[in-house]
Order: sequence, then structure tokens, then C-alpha cells
Amino acid sequence: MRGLDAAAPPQPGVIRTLKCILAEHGLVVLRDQQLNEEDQQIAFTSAFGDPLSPWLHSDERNSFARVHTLPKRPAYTGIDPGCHYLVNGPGYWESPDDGYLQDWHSDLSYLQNPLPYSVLHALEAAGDAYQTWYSNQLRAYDALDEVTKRKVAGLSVRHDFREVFPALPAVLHPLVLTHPISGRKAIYGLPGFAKDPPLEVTAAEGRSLLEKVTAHLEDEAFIYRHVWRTGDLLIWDNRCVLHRRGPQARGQTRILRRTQAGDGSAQDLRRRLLGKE
Ligand SMILES: O=C(O)CCC(=O)C(=O)O
Ligand SMILES: [Fe+2]
Repeated sequence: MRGLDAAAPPQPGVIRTLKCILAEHGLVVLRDQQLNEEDQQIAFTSAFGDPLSPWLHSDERNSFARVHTLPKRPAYTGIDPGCHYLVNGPGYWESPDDGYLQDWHSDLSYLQNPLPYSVLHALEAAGDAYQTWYSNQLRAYDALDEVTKRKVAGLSVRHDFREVFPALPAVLHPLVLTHPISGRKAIYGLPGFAKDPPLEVTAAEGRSLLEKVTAHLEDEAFIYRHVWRTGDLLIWDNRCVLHRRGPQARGQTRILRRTQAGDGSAQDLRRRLLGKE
């Protein structure tokens, strides 16, 4: 998308349009953005709903931070109101090997009410060293045969991230989600944090259905591979797109500033994630 300055105060009409585009396409890429201040990114993100609050990168969330960001660069260790940083490169988190890929996932699908909108802004991204991949799950659903579409209607799967958040109960989500804005159907959040077959069918049938609904995940027709450049700002709607970090060229630094927003209360998330107020 061109001509949008995400650093400017967000206009409700523009945000509505972005939400509609996201509901159809899953991802919007803005190049050459300059949100020097964290407040600008928080203001932009807040226009989409309640923003995620700072606990994700506080010390008590080390178990989560380890996944992405530790050890942090000293300049980025401060707790800030609503942003955290993904830092990759020498001295920070790097893939264990060149071919390493993160699992496909939908952010926060292990919560009952995940915040749908994720925002990443590249403060530094060298060359072509980093990619994030996106797979359009509206189109993946459309590609299912009619028999499978009928079989998966109404099924639910368990999303579970207790290995990192022991206090957090597993939650159920529909395998096929109807997007509240577009009314279109998407395969939701698989495989991500949902490894078990749907509950309503036998394990054997469930496994065979999961194979079918994830068969199109790697389909080139539905995948966009974003190559990061400094200044990029990406917004995606986790209800209809999956993503994963692609392979990285080791030795290159990437610094992304991350925010997330949607309906729901950040305090409530804090309580549920940490099991305390
Ligand atoms: O590191 C990446 O490229 C993707 C990270 C990710 O999954 C996220 O920020 O939600
Ligand atoms: Fe993610």
C-alpha cells in the first residue's frame, strides 16, 4: 500500500479501510515508514483496538522473551508502554542453523480472545537477510474440496501454550473461523499452538482432516515472503493469515518493534497469562 504515513495521527476512515483490506488479504505492507518514537507506533496500533501492554518484555516474561529477543541490546531493555522488540543478529537471538524455520502460527491463538492485529516496524534490517512468511488462510479454505469443507464445519481444536505459560488453560477455537468483517471463512491458527485433532471426531478421522486442511499451507499460491528492509511496517490480521519467521542469514542484525491490538483488555490478558493481577 502506498501514500500512507503511519507516523501521522491515525484517521478513523483510514483505519476502517485498512481493517477491510486486512479482512480480505490478511496483510498490509507499508514501506519507508519512520516511526521514531514508540508513542507513534502505539498511537497507530491503538487505532485498531486495545494495544498490548508492556508485560511481554518485562523480566517476569523472560520465558516468552527468550523465544524471540534475549539477550537484549542494553538500549532496548527499558520497559515501555506497549512495545517490545525482536532483536536478531550477532549477540542476540539467531537461528540455530541456516535452514531454521519458526512454526506457522497465529499470534496469541492460545488465548480465548486473541488480539487480532499484529504490527511490526523494522528499525534496522540489513540487506535481504531476514524474511517473514505469510500464508493466506482464506484462500487455503477456499481451496478445500466441498466434502472436506462440510466435514470441518463446526469442529473445534484445542490451542495450548502451557509449556511457556503454565498458568494459562488450554482454549478451544473453531477450526474454521468466519471473519467478522468480511464474512469469509478461514482455517484458523493451524498448526501453531494446536497440535491435537479436533475434538468432535475420532482421532483417526481428526488427523486425516488436519492433514487436509494444512495441505495447502505450503502452497506457493497462498504464500507471501516478506523480505525486510529498514522502515517497513507490516500489519496483519491473525484471524485469516498465518505467519512464521523464514530462514535468516546469520551474522546480520534485525531490529523490529512489535505491537499488537484488538478487542479485549490488556489487563485481562495479563491476569490470564501470568495467573495474577
Ligand atoms: O521474527 C519474525 O520474523 C516473526 C516474529 C513473529 O512471529 C511475531 O512477531 O509475531
Ligand atoms: Fe508471531
